[in-house]
Amino acid sequence: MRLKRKQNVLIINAYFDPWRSSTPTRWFIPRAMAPYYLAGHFNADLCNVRVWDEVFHGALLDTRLFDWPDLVIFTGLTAAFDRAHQLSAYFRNANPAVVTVIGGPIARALPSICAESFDYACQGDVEEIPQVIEDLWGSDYVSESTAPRFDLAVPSMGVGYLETTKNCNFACSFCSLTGEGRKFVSHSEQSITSQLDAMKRVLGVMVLDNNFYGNDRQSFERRVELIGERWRQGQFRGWGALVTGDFFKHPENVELMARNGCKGIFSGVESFDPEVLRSFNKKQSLTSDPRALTKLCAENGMFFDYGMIVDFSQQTIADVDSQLNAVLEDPTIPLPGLLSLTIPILGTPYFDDAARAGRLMPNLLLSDMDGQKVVEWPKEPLEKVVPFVADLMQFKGRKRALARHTVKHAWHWRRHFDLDQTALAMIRPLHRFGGRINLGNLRQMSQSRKEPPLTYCAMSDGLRSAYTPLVPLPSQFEKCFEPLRITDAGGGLTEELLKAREKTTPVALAG
Ligand code: B12
Ligand code: SF4
Repeated sequence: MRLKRKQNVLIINAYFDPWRSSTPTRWFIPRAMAPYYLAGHFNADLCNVRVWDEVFHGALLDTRLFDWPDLVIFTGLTAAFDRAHQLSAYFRNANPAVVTVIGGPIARALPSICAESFDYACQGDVEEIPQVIEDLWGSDYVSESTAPRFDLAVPSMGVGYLETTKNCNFACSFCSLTGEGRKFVSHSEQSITSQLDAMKRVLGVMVLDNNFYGNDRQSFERRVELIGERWRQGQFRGWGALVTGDFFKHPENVELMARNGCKGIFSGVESFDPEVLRSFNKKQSLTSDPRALTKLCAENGMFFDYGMIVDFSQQTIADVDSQLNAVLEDPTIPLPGLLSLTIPILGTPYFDDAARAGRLMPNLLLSDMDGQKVVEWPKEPLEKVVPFVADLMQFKGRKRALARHTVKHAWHWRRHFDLDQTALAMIRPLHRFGGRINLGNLRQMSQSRKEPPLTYCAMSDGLRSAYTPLVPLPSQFEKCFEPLRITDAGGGLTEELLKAREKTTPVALAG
């Protein structure tokens, strides 16, 4: 029998940091997990698998890695298409035989350009990767087990990740899942069990689901119990999950999760303004009063966390300012764990409305869509909104109030929280809004220093340094460093975007 050659597989989560830092973002929870789920499908006896997550490990600038892989797989958020395209050029230049694969939100939002730029552009879930492996090297290279390779995610900072459902049963206008329109489904009991087995002992578990609650009560209860069983066996000290606003309409849901070891709940409140919520088609959050929800959760020994989206095409500076001040002045409510501007994500109803209404700014790039800069014409003059956004994103002028609020909030709920939760209540807002320390390797730190300053507005931001190749490349790769433009000088959608989004016919794979 001929000995099979071992293949080198590199799985990359491509990422553009909104702060334009090339250094690792280690302490952020949650963490991109698709690379580790993908890795689980390769037979470890025949494949050397490595993961580079540009969020967790920082920008991939190590040129020695470029000729290592036989296969490079890309995943990432929609706005990271350009980054994946750039990286593919480095690998192809270093090893013309390398095979490139892309999947996830990028490939679904930009099917045509992905099919053109990568050897395989997968439209489905990680379960599609075995077909690609089989097509390339045969079924021996596919792993029999599908358990994720959490061992490659070390250091995990004591957090284990679990996915019990996919997609969502709601349809908020700004959400990429609405644009994709894929069905909400639960993982099988066997899949959840094998993920929990692969996780081993951890401090805490974060359930990654977009909506852990979902629309099937029996499935919800079963999933809670499955996790609860492991918690009772002592595999972890507690867990947390993301739920939608409708979950809280039945307080018994909160009690059930608490009885099963849940210590923290995240819900996308998004806005305190009912009109904005209606415009987002986010009716499930209309009754999500953070004060009431924090209290309900705390009384059940759980920490409440939420996200807030500000939309200057509908809101004034005074509206946003007063909502934020109200939170800072009230120690009973936590600060939002996520504060972002609305992003017109490709393919969403929100994007289509913004484009139709002429709200998109001229010369917008896909990589501008990171939620931390103005990309749509605001309701108020740009000269007033942009400086406000700059201060808001850096929490300028609010740092003292932030520190005061953090301490007071933790103190207020101290009797309801254990030590882990109190520590989390203190660290999370300081980590999110208190500023960051940019530490990484020398290349990454020097790359961060090359970045033009952030202006918090797409119309004035310069191009990131990543658009200049790290190494000299033949002219055939020039197009990989051209930013994908969303709008032209008049604010209309570009031809290249419309072409990039055209649907493709799926390539028939073996198996
Ligand atoms: C971890 C996470 C992050 C991390 C890392 C994200 C990353 N990839 O770099 C951080 C914290 C950085 C992050 C940031 C943001 N995130 Co986020 N995040 C998540 C979260 C909670 C989990 C992702 C995950 O690991 N899931 C588990 C893995 C297994 O599944 P998956 O990645 O969804 O991939 C599935 C498929 O797409 C497919 N797949 C993916 N890749 C590949 C590759 C191949 C080859 C194949 C075959 C299949 C495949 O298979 C998987 C299922 O089996 C999701 C919500 C969720 N539950 O998915 C949101 C989510 C991905 N984030 C989202 C958003 C909106 C954001 C922000 C824009 C929020 C904001 N307003 O600030 C920011 C980004 C800011 C910026 N810089 O641009 C959106 C999607 C946005 C998009 N399409 O671009 C999601 C879906 C949440 C939501 N419902 O709105 N996020
Ligand atoms: S509830 Fe969350 S995941 Fe579901 S559609 Fe709305 S924003 Fe997306």
